[in-house]
Amino acid sequence: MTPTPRRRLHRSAFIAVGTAAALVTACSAEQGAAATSGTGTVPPTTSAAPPDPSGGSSGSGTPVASSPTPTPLSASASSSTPGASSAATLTTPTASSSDAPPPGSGSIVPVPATLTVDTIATGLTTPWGLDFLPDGTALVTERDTAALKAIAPDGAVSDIGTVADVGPGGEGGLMGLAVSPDFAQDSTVFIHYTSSADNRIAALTITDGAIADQQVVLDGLPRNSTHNGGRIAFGPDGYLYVGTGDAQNRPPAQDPAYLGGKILRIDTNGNGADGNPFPESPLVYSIGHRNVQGLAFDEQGRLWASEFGQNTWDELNLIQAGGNYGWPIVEGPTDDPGYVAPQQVWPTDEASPSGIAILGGSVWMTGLRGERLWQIPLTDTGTAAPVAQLSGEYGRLRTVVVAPDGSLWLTTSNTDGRGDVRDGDDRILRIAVS
Ligand SMILES: [Ca+2]
Repeated sequence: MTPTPRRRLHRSAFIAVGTAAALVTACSAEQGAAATSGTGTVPPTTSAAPPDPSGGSSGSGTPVASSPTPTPLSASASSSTPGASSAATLTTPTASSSDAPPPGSGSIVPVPATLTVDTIATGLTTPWGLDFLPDGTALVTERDTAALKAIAPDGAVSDIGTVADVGPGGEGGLMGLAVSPDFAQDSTVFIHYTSSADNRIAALTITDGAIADQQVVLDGLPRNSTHNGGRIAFGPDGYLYVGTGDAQNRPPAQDPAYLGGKILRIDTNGNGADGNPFPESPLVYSIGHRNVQGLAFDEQGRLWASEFGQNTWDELNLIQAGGNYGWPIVEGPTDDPGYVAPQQVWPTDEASPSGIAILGGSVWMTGLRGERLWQIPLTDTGTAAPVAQLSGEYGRLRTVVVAPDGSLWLTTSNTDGRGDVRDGDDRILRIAVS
């Protein structure tokens, strides 16, 4: 049985797609075969953006609930190999040190850090969203199958259910996942998915290890075969942040009224958060993005976001409320005061970034086309020179999150139609960072 989505009726603007969007030429996006250029050069970027004044300052940003009353899932059907072996210690020799560690960080890891990698789970298909329940169980979405699965701490994979209303295609499908900060009370997780008409945010109620209810909280986000965004994350302020893509419709990425090419900040009912910067478009938090698939908060409560470039520059941005990040007027570095310059940029064949996480005083950013994990040291004013980790070791990398035990969990994305599928793909890796 599949629950029936119940659409809310207060939506602002439903954006029709699939017409003019086809005029835009195809572009780099998530595409690309294995990169071969190694770490390459990373051009420095210009001014650091000021911290987001409304981002709060209390939490670590990782939406891992810490309730004392865990709600274990009953693992019903084990469907995948739990293999937990093949440890490898990998370091990147291109050392580059951070000059100034960020204030307030307890344990700063070296640059490059030493990564000890274990395989947690194998045999997944296009894993995309990943987050943890209070009891330590991980939930993962599969983009192309619309499946929601649970992964026990020992790696055992079980099925939670199939999300209704998903229309996979191209880069779209079942994507981002964020566990409610109040999961112990509300048993709710939020998802970002592509339907046949648009991109949507929905709330799933998980009961007895299965999807018991599905309710759309926000629809009308533009969709296309590429540039669907897809990442969602709870901020320390309790609001849900949503990365959207321009859906191949570039000019309105500059228009707050168009919900593509934006970072949104909403409550769990799909309403704009209090204090959002565009009164006429109350869901929108920042504009001028191309395709945002990485969102993470640092220990100061600052929001960081990764963004796919067109043909030249991928970006890591420090997000400020109301900021204009330039697309499609500017791609990559800029000194135009009308736009917020990226903190770091990469050639698209060295990154094509999806997820980001923050651990040990560094931002960790996955590369799809780049097939590596970038470690980007945080400083008190911005970032220091990134170093590449795991280059070519596991193929395309989609998502990275901080696990409850302080490790990183990383998903591969070799089954997404653009990678070389290896035995055991796709997999979830556990990475101890030291
Ligand atoms: Ca930009």
